[in-house]
Amino acid sequence: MNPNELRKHFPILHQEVNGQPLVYLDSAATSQKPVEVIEALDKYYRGYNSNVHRGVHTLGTRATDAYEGAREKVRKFINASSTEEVIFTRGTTTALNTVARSYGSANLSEGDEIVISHMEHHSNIIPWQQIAKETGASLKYVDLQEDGTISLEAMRNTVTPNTKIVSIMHVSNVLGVINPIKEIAKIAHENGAIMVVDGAQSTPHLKVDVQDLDCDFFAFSGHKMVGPTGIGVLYGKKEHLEKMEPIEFGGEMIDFVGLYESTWKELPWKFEGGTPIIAGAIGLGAAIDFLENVGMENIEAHEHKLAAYALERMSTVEGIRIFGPKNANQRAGVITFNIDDVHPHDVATVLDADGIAVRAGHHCAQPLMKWLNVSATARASFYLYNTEEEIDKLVAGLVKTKEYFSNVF
Ligand code: 7TS
Repeated sequence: MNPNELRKHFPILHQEVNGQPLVYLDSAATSQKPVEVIEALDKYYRGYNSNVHRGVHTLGTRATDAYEGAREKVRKFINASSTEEVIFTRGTTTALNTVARSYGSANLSEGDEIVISHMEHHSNIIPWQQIAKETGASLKYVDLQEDGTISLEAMRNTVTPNTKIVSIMHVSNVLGVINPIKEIAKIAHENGAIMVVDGAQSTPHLKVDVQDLDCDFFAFSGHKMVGPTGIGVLYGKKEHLEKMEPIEFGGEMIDFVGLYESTWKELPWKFEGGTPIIAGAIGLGAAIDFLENVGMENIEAHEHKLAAYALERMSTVEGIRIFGPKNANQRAGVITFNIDDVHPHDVATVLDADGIAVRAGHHCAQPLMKWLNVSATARASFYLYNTEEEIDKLVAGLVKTKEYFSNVF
């Protein structure tokens, strides 16, 4: 895999920002899009824009075929056993809310426990807080080890026979750690709980196999995996989805509507109320084709290499504190850091002046910030189009930042 060749597919990368070539190191927030995805959207809107699953006209049939074709691409990409288990949503947030609201409200009551971790994104915290309040269930946090990883021992000590739901992120958007989901799912199942996985940061970067992980639900977003915004996926085991009630009611999702009672379509459509995200799904299908052409194994290996290089180079910057494990094999391409006596927003602002885009803030993980005892951090995140030269530029930018603020104060 040659990132310099791949970059040619991403028009946005070929521009200057503040007079410098753009160095985009914020793919954990959202990834850039290749021409193949942009063209798939363009082709749909120019050539066969039409609603799906309605009427019999030719454009409608083409749109339906493309939309359902994208569902099959997703199924294959994550190795779900059937397209009935693949629900299109607006993103990871909507997917996790759907599980909490639908599965949670039907299966939780007082005395039951939901187990999550201190490293979760707000999207995998707040839906559980809300459903815990409504059902009387309690929310428990598995503690992290000193380097920010989750130990299976801590997991075993936290999950009990009262636990009904375990919901953990596959890859952390802050620490970059890859959690042992398969082993955690085993602990959940041994205790009679289901395993929910926030796959927002893993699906773009490593090969996901939902059957191998043996998770009950798995959520991810298209926009972090070279696809468009506004589309995501909820995978769920059919045995659960079949018993669950939709959370949105209206057009598209019904079978029969009477004056006082209605019935729902079969899976997966009962969870897709209203006109679905047609262009988004088609764009996601094109994104999956693109990623598969590059090869998920190649993307993963490239990111491990970049992470190892970045960890080594960045740790030479005086006064830097890098969060999470030091071993690059334990992490994906996300490096979160702070520089002594410099606010992360200042770090990001100085880097931006040199065309380098990193994120600063709490990264939608305030409980993790509290655990790390910081109010905010800076974060560089890498993807298939990033190069070692860009990491060199980041490191030069960090040295400059440090020097600039040492002179000011
Ligand atoms: N879960 C994780 C682990 C995430 O990183 C994100 C987004 C979400 C859930 C929510 O995804 P959405 O597509 O529904 O918004 N994370 C980030 C981030 O780290 N910076 O900006 C968005």
